[in-house]
Amino acid sequence: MKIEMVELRRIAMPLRRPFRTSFGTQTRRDILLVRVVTDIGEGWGECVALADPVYSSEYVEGAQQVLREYLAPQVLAAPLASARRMADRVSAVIGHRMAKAALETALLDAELRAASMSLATYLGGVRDRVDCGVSVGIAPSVPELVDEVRGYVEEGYRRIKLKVEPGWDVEPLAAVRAEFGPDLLLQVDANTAYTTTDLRRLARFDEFDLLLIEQPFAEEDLESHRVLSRAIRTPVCLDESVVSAASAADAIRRGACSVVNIKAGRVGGYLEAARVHDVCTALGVPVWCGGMLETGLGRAANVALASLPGFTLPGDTSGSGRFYVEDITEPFVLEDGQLAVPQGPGLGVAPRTDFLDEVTTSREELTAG
Ligand code: OSB
Ligand code: MG
Repeated sequence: MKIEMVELRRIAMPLRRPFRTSFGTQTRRDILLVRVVTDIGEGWGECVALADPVYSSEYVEGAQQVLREYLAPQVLAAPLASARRMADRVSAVIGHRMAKAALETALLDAELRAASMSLATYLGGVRDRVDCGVSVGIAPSVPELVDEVRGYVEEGYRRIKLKVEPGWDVEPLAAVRAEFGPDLLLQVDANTAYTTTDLRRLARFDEFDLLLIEQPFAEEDLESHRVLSRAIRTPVCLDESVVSAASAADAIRRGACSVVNIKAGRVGGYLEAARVHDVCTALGVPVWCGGMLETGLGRAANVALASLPGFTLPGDTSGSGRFYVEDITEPFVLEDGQLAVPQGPGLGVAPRTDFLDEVTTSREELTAG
């Protein structure tokens, strides 16, 4: 495959409602999209980096710079035998996994479109629909949280994830459990907001029969996650800490987690995400597909990933309407709490050009030389 052009396009998408987590409040999404034009056709990828380096060290402007200055020049310089070879080509660049993932996804989309194969089939998917959960932000008050959760339950979501932080945990959990009863699949995500001085508070989460507690401690702190895993009944799940298949295996072997949230952007792409899935499955650890407020482009790829056999828990694969009034692709709409896995070639979706142009804030075209 000869890559003729790499387009970096930024779009601004208003969020339907503010999304508050322990690391801050998002009110709009500033998203970088990558389009590759090759001799076998074009492909799209979405970069999941947030506007600011508050979830991980990556952020959208930095991702765009690394793509412009380091990654795109490498793939434009000489033909690539396949998208699978991109990782080798750019291996001199340390980190910047979200930037790499976006470019690799665009290359995979182009290659699979040319081969008339869906991403789900290529990755080894075994399901044609996936169970959907929804991530619910920190609300202004407990009654407002309960109302928001009720809306999602009525829409059919099969699992609710509450964002928590010190001061917003036991009380909202108790209220949601009391309101929706013992059958609601419920879990929490702390985005690193706790320390080991909070062990006693975290132990109280056990009374709410949670599916899991996600990333209570810092990204690098596997030891505290191991200590918590031994102290509570609720399974400990890692998100931020898992940046590769090797780090997933390491965390599991150390006893730091018994569940893994897989986000392709965080681990450098869908190929590495499938390897994370493989290693977790081999070690008996269930996985689920995380989300980063993606548009339909990233959502399509996430749903494909979630169709792999080890994804046995509902993911943060919500419908387009969870975050956006209007999506840049045909919207993903829940049917009985599930999303259909795209069956078309590549991602199986493409941006609607008119609306894409409407939300575009900048665009640059990179070519060889
Ligand atoms: O920790 O899973 C997270 C969104 C942005 C950054 C980190 C996280 C999240 C979410 C939202 O929880 C998941 C989604 O896209 O539905
Ligand atoms: Mg998380």
